Amino acid sequence: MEHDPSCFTQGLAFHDGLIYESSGRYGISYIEARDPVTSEVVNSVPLPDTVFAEGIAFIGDTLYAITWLEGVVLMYRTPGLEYAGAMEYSGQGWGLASTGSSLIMSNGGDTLFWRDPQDFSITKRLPVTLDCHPVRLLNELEHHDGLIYANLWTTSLVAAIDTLDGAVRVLYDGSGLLTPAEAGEADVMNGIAWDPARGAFVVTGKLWPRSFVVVMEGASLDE
Ligand SMILES: [Ca+2]
Repeated sequence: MEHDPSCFTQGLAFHDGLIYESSGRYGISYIEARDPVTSEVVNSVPLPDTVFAEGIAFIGDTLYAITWLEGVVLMYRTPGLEYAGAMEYSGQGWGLASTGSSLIMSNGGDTLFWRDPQDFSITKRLPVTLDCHPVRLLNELEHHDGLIYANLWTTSLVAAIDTLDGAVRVLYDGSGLLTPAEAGEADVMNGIAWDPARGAFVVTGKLWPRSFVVVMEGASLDE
């Protein structure tokens, strides 16, 4: 699938038949909604110049957008993406996912934080391990069917994490998705979204020219 090669992908999530994506960096951060089949932009909203957009996730019709170093989560109402307020938190913001009732956040460390969508307070902490060793640099997230899928920053790996004990059940390798020429122009893999219409995941990366519909079962990513 087509992907805007200028999009510095920090968050990716489906909502009501559209695919939403956040793009980072100071002064040019934005969130946009696209038709997942035609890639046509349906809606787009710039973020304040002072924030670096990171992960996005939905609770009901509210889109939550965390920021990298600013300690603020911005809220927007769908489908119009009208600004709906902000809440504060401590520390860095990297990835965000939704269980439907709770938000799950990463901050670049080895722990996932469940947060209350009403006040963004932490309700649960889950250290992530692979063979009993901490897994750091957890980045973009997606929650599906009892697992949290996490991009591991600087790699093309996606960890499927058990929400009960934090153990990585499977590591998927997306390094073969882009051609070598495409990969040379692109930044790291980042962005995972469960598409209920396709019954599959859509994955992409920062400045990637394409996104991919993938099935993450077994030990590899299949385009
Ligand atoms: Ca996601």
